[in-house]
Amino acid sequence: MQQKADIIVHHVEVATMVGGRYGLIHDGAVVIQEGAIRWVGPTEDLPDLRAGEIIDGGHRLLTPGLIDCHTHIVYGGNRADEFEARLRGATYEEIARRGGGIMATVRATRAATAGALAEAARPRVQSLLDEGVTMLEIKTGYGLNLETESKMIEAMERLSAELPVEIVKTFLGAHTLPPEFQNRPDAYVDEICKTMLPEIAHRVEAVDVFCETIGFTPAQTRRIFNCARNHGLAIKLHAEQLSNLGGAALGAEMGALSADHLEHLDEAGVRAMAHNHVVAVVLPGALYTLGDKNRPPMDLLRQYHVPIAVATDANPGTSPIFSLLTVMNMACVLLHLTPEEALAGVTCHAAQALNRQDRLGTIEPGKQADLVCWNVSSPAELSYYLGYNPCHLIIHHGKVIG
Ligand code: DI6
Ligand code: FE
Repeated sequence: MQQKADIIVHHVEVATMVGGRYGLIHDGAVVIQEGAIRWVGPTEDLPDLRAGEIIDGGHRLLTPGLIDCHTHIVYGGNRADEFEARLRGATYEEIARRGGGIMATVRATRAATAGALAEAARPRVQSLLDEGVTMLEIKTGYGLNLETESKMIEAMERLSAELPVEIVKTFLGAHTLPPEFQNRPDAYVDEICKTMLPEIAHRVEAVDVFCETIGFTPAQTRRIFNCARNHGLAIKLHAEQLSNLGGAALGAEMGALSADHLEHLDEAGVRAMAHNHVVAVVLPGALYTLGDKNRPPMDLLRQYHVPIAVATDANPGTSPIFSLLTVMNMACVLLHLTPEEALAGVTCHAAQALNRQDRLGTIEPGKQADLVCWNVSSPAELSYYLGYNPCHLIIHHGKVIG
């Protein structure tokens, strides 16, 4: 180690999250140099170093920076009218059939400029960042044509340039069938594979598909994934949300990073995910918002040691939620995750869902210095509150940002 550190944080309770567990270091310290974690251990064993800045954590909890690994946070308009309609008894599917739902957001997104989309998303993203999110994934999917999907990516690029957060961009052209291709789903899949993906591939990292009865069939999903892989992109999918089409097993077979939602996942799907190291991303905000009584098979996921990530699914229809802490609470209350599992779900397992496990998600030497210091004294306290932000200090890439 060089003789001078940039930052030393000491007298903190360190939740390392190595191996998916708290791994608490009592009265710990972290040495940060050139954006990376160089040393972690008990404060009393801290190497004798000069440091640019020494932060006394006052025995607060220190965790990895939080990662929101599944969002649709860039979009035009909002759907408060549908919220009211559902309160009066309409269902999500009925609203979609009337031309609302995802298509309502597609119309508003097509009508907006890239600048307006970024402007509208900024406070929503900021609300995540205020709670210690240092990395997030954002999906396209409200354009459904090359022009608007590209515009959504431009909005994400703007946010990425302006805000202290790493953004993973995912192409979700296969979110729903656009009206231009009504009754011609295979022609739209052609459009995705032959026109949209070749133009967009260099600007995104991953491709997602809504594999569902009201989305795309497993055969169509497979075609899109083959095309994504030919462009060197990672794959992930919305699977088993409303029905069981075997999407998770298909994703597993094709090397998907994650399968997300999973309310209707069966044991064969769980086994396939475990065998191929696919992360299960659970999205309790969508269950909460829609009052869905179905639940992902949490016990089977645990039994087969499938890593479980937790994300907001932030979107204007099924999860208008811009608080990852709230969603951690929902994961505990609605899905019975332990607070330890919820924290792993937004750190190490979320990193794995975005293929960042080598660089992010735990506090150990060599990892990027993305850290959050919390005004709480135990990790469980993080998932316990609702509507209260105990974030004390955020370090992103070795710099104190808030
Ligand atoms: N599943 C979801 O929860 C979101 N998309 C998807 O495929 C919902 C998107 C929306 O209603 O706007
Ligand atoms: Fe989603």
